[in-house]
Amino acid sequence: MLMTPKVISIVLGGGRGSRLAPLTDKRSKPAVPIAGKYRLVDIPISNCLNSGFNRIFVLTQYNSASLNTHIKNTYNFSVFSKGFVDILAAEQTIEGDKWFQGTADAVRHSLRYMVNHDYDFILILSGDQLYQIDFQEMIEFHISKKAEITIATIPVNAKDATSFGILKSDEESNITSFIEKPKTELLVDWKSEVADDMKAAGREYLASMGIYVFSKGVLNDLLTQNPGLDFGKELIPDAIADQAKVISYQYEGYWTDIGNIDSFFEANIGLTDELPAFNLFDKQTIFTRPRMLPPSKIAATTLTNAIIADGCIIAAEAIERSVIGIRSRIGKGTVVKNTYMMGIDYYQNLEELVEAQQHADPIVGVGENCYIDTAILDKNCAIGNRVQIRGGVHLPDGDFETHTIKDGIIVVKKGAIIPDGTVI
Ligand code: ADQ
Ligand code: ADP
Repeated sequence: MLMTPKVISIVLGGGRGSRLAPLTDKRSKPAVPIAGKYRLVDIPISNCLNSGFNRIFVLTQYNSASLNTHIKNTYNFSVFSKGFVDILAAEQTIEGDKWFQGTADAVRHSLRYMVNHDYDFILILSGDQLYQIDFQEMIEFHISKKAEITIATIPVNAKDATSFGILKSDEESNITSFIEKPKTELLVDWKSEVADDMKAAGREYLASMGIYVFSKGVLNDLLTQNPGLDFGKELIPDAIADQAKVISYQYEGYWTDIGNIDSFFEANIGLTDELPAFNLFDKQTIFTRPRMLPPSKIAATTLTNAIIADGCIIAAEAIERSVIGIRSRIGKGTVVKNTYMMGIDYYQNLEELVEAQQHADPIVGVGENCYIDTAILDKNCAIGNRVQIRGGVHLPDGDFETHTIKDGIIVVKKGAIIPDGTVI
């Protein structure tokens, strides 16, 4: 029997996360809630655990209470296991007070935490992607090819190609050239041979998924000899130029980068499709914090392609193509469409609800007779009665006290209070 490869995984939990603002205003990117009950970081961590790799570091630019609590309460390993999920936050060290300057710089600073661990390979993952990959297979491919570096790759179309690292490989999967985020006019030279169905879909460019396997010594040498700050901009192209054995591990399943509001929204709403591209209902568990919430209670709501998380109290008239997060409360006569409601952190008890009513304060959740379409409601919003929130591509981008508009999606900020009758 083959020995299980000794692997340490590093999840790049996020730079500033500004493209996901306002969701990242008060929390670090790995802690952003997705799919009604998970957080972004659960996806790469679950992929690692399902691949049998249970020693994981999460690198983040800044730590947040929610990330800490989530990791601490979710990823508990038995005393008989060597498993751990540790957060390494960019911190002021004696060597310097600068934050991690880029992906490679972040990993460089974390190397000193690896010295006490026994490993042969380092698996580096992005923290903001939705996909299910068996990394065991990727590592086996890396070993079989005697690679120094293996990059997971996926065919993309010309429009998407400009946002990724694009590469070319020979018939042995050796990567021969790499360009980070090429401008459209440069793309002509970068088409690859791809499977017929990919070609038919116009996906003729091979993109880096930002998922790398490094053999131990190779990563150490690269990071000490090359002062580059970024894998995509410097270390990977330099390694290829220096004739390192860099291999492409081609993947053709579902994979999406959820770095901005639009892709984050689509990734969540896409879960409500009849046959979603990303399958939550899989043999492979996606791990998250167990919360012991009661089952959701629904009065007389018409539900169409809806995902309703645990602990909700719903009296709405209709919920369509929406993901409703934990503990959400939605009042009578309300219609929610094309919306991701992240959920609520706590229940208000009866006295609190009566008191809110007496003061005409909105209760936490969505009130009665509201109409909400094309929106993301961050956690703990208190949306009054008869509120209308109607997103759409006709709306210009903008940032307001209670909400932000990006790509036609209205993002109501965490804990925002929207009074009765408001129209957005
Ligand atoms: P990008 O995703 O644009 O391209 P980058 O912004 O460097 O690259 O982010 C990669 C991942 O690292 C993200 O999850 C990000 O949040 C995280 N990250 C960034 N800076 C960080 C820091 N200082 N500390 C911790 N985490 C940090 C990369 C590659 C491309 C490839 C795409 C695929 O450079 O070649 O095509 O990923 O998505
Ligand atoms: P986020 O998920 O938005 O990143 P946190 O995880 O930091 O936020 O906050 C969630 C935690 O805060 C939960 O554990 C919840 O119990 C607590 N919490 C937040 N607001 C309240 C409140 N008003 N009453 C009680 N608990 C609250």
